[in-house]
Amino acid sequence: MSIKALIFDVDGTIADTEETHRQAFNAAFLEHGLAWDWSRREYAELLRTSGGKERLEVYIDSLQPEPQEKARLMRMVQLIHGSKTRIYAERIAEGGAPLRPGVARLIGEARAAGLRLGIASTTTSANIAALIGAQFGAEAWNWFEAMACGDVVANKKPAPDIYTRALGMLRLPAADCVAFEDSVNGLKSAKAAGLYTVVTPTVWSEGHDFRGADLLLGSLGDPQAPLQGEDAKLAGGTFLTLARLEQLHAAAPRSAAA
Ligand code: XBP
Ligand code: MG
Repeated sequence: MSIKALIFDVDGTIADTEETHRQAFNAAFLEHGLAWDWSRREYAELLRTSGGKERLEVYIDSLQPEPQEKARLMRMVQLIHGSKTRIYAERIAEGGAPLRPGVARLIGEARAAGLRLGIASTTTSANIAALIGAQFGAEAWNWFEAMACGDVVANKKPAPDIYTRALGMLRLPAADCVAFEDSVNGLKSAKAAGLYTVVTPTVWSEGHDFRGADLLLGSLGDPQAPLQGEDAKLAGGTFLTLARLEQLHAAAPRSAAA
């Protein structure tokens, strides 16, 4: 097989988690006595910034507070984000975000075929552990040889750093791997790292510009959640199989960064 490893983004790709993130942010604001409440529309806009801490800073800037008040709020970012992460992980551990269609199946196919697995995510390892543990079982953490996430890199998506880090951990060239993403920041990051990239948007990212994606599908599909129309044509059936992905990857032009 030309594919040696699959590298998954987490939020929006493995599971549609952003609504749980949004609610956890709002719960954290209450805990810290802040009269902020991010609506879905507002959060969709804020998601253009990768990273929860960075998103909070952008939001505080947008409030244009007095310098002293701004400094006070900026000093609270770590604290607020810590509370958000605790609340989020608790809700996810209770099954707050089910896997997207096809994720468990394709990961199973990849493991059965001896492919290696990696993660390249902006969120923290605690959040990823909560999700993987709740949806696959605690031992599944070890399925992912490369766990590149959170603040391990200076530049977050759309910079390529987190994917470059995952490739380094796998000791594989980009040409031997496939990335899975849900957002334009993620797509840009994976492409800048030279990766063949499959994009499955969510309600939070469906308006993003996904030109440059190697494969764009509504989801990976499953027998109980079959792809239809153009998606089924691209996937070569009602769900994307590893064999079909191998075919598409092998036929794809190699990017300069690969
Ligand atoms: C998406 C993000 C994250 C989450 C919130 O991550 O940008 O910031 O929205 O998680 P991914 P944190 O790369 O997995 O799609 O608050 O932990 O950053
Ligand atoms: Mg994502």
